[in-house]
Amino acid sequence: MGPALSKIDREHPPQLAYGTAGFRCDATQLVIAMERVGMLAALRSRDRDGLKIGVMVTASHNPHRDNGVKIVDPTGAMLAQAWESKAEKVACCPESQLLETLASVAEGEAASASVVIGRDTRAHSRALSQRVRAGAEALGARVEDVGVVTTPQLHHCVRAANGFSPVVKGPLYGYADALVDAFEALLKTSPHKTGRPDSTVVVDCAGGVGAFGIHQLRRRLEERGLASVLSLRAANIVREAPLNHQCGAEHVQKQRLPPKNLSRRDLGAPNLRGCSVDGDADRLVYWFHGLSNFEIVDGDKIASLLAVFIARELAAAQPLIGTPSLGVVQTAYANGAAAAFLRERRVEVAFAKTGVKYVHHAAEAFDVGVYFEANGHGTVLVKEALRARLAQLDSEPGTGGRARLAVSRLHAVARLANQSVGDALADLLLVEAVLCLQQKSIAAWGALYDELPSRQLKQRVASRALLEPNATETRLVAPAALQAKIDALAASHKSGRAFVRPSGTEDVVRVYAEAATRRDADALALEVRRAVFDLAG
Ligand code: 16G
Ligand code: ZN
Repeated sequence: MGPALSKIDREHPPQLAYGTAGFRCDATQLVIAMERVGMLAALRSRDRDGLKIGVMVTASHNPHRDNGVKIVDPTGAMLAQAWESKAEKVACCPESQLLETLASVAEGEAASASVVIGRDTRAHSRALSQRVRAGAEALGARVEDVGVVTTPQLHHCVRAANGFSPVVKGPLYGYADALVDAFEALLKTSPHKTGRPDSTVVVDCAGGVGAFGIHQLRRRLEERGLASVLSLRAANIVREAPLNHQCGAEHVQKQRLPPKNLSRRDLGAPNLRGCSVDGDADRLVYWFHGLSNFEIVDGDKIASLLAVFIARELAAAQPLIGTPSLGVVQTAYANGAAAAFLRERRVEVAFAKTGVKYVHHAAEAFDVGVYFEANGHGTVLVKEALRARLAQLDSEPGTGGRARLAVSRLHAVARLANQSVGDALADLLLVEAVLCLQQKSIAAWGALYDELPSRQLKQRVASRALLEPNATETRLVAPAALQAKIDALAASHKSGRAFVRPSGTEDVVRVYAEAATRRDADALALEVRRAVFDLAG
């Protein structure tokens, strides 16, 4: 891959930005960055009194030629924002300035440092993760390599290894066992004691690491006799499909097309429930064949299904736990119909900037915070105090009753949902358990509300930095004339809504439009793109 190690120009490393998902670019550009990230992780570990720091080598849903790396803090959270600029300094400085740059970053005094490294299935990920190891060891860190894992599995390992969540026995700090334990606990609260007629779910693994995770879950479900409730069938497993190519969550959700390689039998079967994960299995979207169309059940609908379920259980548990707050956090990309649906059911809806760290942070404001981006990245956060209360009540001998049942359900949800990051495998079990408890088909779930037709476009401009969005990226603060034009255009279409924002991952301005009809949504998007070109191009 790329130039030989000896040929790399260490005085001029590629200038990379630590974006919403860490460093990410063509894999050949990453050798130096990987070593330096290993070093930075060692320093971060010392700064955190020797607690373990995670490093994940992946470029998620990007094409196979790309790779990337993200750093995970001791609690399993993403790297603290204050350290992102330090990561950039260390990754991009000339080798002759490396020692002083490292010295300017290092403040920690702990004697030991410890780093946990994971990687996805990309052909170059192994070699790149070895560069991370070399960097960490050069600064004296102890390294644990957990091999090929999903991004959420790596977050789990770091969190559990540092004692921030109870460790269950089993590989990867009990990841799969803990999930299936919680799934089983949730199912036990079901009044329906038999299996389901539609227990099979086809999981499109995007040609990536998700397939391993699905295999681990399936084995445990079978061992526990739960296959009649949930039978997982993996498609597009590693080497069956080039990673993320015409398959996986990004392809399905953005192109609104079925994943490739699924047989006609799969796609045409009545009641078939399918879902797609992305290249590092932190995103999940569902799909099925409706009467005539291929239908997608996206992150907005996952959030709606879960939030309505949780709202009902919180209400039922009220005599035992009072009234904890519940909120759903969305980004500007959430379909307008989703927020309307939730508000009609008295679920609070808040908005945050696009990017997982922003929505995650906003969700922490609630006792139970549900967040999902429309692209399928999300989870359910439960505040520690509430989680502890639920655990305590759930461990007391039960007197039965609806409130007690609700406590058991909420406690299982808190155990099942990944508390660090969106997790396709955990979300899949959560969704399946809720569908099973509610005896809901995927078609009924998809029909929770009718989405407004929407369209996304992009436009190159001279400098996208001229566009200054507000905190939720729903409007522009500047240029004011462009925002005024967008307002006028949106008002000229029934249920029209549109916004533009500078992309954080590509050199483009993104345009989003929705309206009452497909024609109006398409027309509005084109008109807004034209306005961007005229007023900011
Ligand atoms: C990154 C974000 C994702 C966001 C996307 C927006 C993480 C882990 N990933 O992939 O949440 O939806 O960027 O991309 O934060 P954009 O700024 O190019 O529209
Ligand atoms: Zn991903």
